[in-house]
Amino acid sequence: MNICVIGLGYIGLPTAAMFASTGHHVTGVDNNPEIIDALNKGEIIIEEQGLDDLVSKSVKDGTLKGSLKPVPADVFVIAVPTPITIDKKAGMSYVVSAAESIIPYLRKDNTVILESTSPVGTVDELLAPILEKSGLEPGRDLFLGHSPERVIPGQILKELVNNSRIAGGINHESSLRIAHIYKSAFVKGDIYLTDSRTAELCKLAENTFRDVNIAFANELAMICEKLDINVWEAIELCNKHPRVNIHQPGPGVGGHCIAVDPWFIVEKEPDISNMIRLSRSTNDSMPYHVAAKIGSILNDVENPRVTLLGITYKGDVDDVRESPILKLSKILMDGGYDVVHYDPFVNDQSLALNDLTVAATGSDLLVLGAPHSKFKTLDFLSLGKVMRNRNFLDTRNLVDSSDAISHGFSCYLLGKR
Ligand code: SAJ
Repeated sequence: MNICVIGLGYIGLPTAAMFASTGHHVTGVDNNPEIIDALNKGEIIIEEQGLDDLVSKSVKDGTLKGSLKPVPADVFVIAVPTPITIDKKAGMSYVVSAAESIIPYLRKDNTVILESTSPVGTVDELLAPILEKSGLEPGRDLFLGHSPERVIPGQILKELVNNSRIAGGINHESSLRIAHIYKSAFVKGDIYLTDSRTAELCKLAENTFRDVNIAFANELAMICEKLDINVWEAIELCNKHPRVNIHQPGPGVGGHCIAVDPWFIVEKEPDISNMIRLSRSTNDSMPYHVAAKIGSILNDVENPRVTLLGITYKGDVDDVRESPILKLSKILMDGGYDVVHYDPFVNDQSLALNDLTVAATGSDLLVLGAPHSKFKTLDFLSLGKVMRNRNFLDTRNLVDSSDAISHGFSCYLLGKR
């Protein structure tokens, strides 16, 4: 098949490369010339395990190339961003332009798949009318639907292959075609057929489930601090129950999916999305809760300096989008704290230092933010020597504090008094 993938971000590029690696002829389209230039040299400008090798091999084999404009194809995959607007609505302009851009290239029997996470109704109410302008009728001349990815950043290639998937067409023939396209290429997981609206809702509901569950864990953490209980121990014990799976508390929820997608449900049914909205606001409040905890730890310190360890939205990734630690940093700076960032995954010196000793020098408190695995073995002896006051706050229950305590640190944990 000739496949044209529109949007070469965290999902589009790995998906394009996976199709190409199975022998399909793939054109990756993006309006960012930097991405296209890099791709045509077999290079990538994002970090994802194994992606650089897969892309360079596919480009060398001639199955993957980049282009600023779409080309005629059998299958069009739209994987452009759907960012959240200031009033918490889905920004659909990239989806609209992507759909409009393929109109001149559409031919009878083409399949168009929307991968971008979108509000319910996007395929049948927004996309189908745009594609109809080609003179072809979606459902009869064109096959159309939504097949959202479920991959976790850091494991994208593995999960693209192994995760199950939903194929939601505007009619049954569309669902069948979409399922066949993925199954005959690289997907080893099961593919479930449904309609496009159910597929859209499922994608949003999966991430909302996680957001609501994390909000519950965060609420428990705040309750446990008052009741003098260690929330981490309590959750671990609750999860011994065969039907209980409470998620982990933390300094808030970041990333471009879980902190965003629930709003796409709220947008459609604001009057009855009460729990979803409340969970979003609980998770959004966590950086303020951590800031208050920091305030009580450094109550007596003049001109306090705080070092934030790990500023990405989660552990072992380089992605800072919607990071709750950056939100915490801003709250602290607005409150007059001197704040220093350290992150071994972030290469941009204007965002974070990559020398831990420099970052800790003169500090009054180390705050573990993103739970990068390498933070499990912090050298508290050396850190203690360069700090002004030895305080350590773990917002993720990542570090065994006994070592820090033995080197004179006062240790604090989110979710424990
Ligand atoms: N987090 C917690 N407590 C937890 C789990 C996560 O505070 O128990 C926080 C993380 O620290 C992070 C945020 O939530 O700030 C989101 O991280 P994540 O690892 O839960 O999810 P993402 O955003 O990296 O990827 C999610 C995944 N969705 C689900 O697990 C339901 C992924 O499978 C989706 O494909 C992805 O969103 C997406 O693209 O929608």
